[in-house]
Amino acid sequence: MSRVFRVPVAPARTGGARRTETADRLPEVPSARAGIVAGVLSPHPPHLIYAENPPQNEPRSTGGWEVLRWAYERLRQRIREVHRPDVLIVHAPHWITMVGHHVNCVPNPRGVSVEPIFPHLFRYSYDFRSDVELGEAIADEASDLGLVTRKLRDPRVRVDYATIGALHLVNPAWDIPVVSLSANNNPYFYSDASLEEMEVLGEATRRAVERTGRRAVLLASNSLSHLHWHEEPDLPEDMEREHPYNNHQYRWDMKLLEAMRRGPTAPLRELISEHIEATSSETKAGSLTWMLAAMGWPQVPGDVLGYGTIIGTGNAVVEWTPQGGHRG
Ligand code: 2X7
Ligand code: FE2
Repeated sequence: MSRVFRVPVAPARTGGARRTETADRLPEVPSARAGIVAGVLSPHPPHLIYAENPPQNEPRSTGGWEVLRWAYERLRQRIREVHRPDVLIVHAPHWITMVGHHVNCVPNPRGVSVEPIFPHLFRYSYDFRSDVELGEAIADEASDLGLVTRKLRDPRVRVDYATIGALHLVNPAWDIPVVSLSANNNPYFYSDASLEEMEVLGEATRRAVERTGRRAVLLASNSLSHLHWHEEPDLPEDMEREHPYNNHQYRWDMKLLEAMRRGPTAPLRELISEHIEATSSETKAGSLTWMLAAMGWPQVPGDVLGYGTIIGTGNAVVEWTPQGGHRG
């Protein structure tokens, strides 16, 4: 594999103070309440926002996919009342970068995000604040650990629908600053590519969060099983037509979710790869592995708030609280 795409990565180390350019600039840590307080598998299919009819999205719907939307509703309550993060950090598979991992360091991205395959469902006006200091710290840490990294500074950036989708569903008020990370697309091109780099990006994220003293919630913007229909009903939200692509896809999603519910997360490392192989899972883009690695593959079980299919793909909202957080 070309070095342009991948430089040898330093082994991910846990803990331990390191002095880097970033460390010289930023205060050494934080209050006991800082750190990664939750990680959420937060899928982004445009149908969910379409079904919610928020003012930012142009198309109108009659609803649909309620169980998943109710799962997000419960999550939003936890974000507001329990987690109270300073920042949401999102890794999304549809901000595709061919070379390296990019971090959006534009202070105030504004524009319209359009889903290229479902523009009739998603034309969303966004206007949000980035946590530039943390974004830069993540990029610096990642680079320091050997990843090819870039800080995106172009204010004309058109933010992809997987980033916007997860962020809206988790925090439709958009009153929490954001760091958004791209998906380096190697896994789709190189059969021997692994999720190893995402472990390193996770480690870099954790170090940056701790160094900057932020209280962060991480969002892995991934669907699960990813085979989908090629035809849409006349009414896109016609729930009579919504069901798993096939039983094989569904069973594999359940196998993964059961393991998440059981905990701990360490066995998921292997199982995520098997699930990708079996179902063409969107987790191949690495968001889920990044998030679990950033939390140090926590011992705690995941809380599956809801599961449902969207044009046949599997989608689940799952929350992990590595600091022991809350349940219920
Ligand atoms: O991006 C998506 C997706 N992940 C799943 C289903 C439908 C549309 O878009
Ligand atoms: Fe997607």
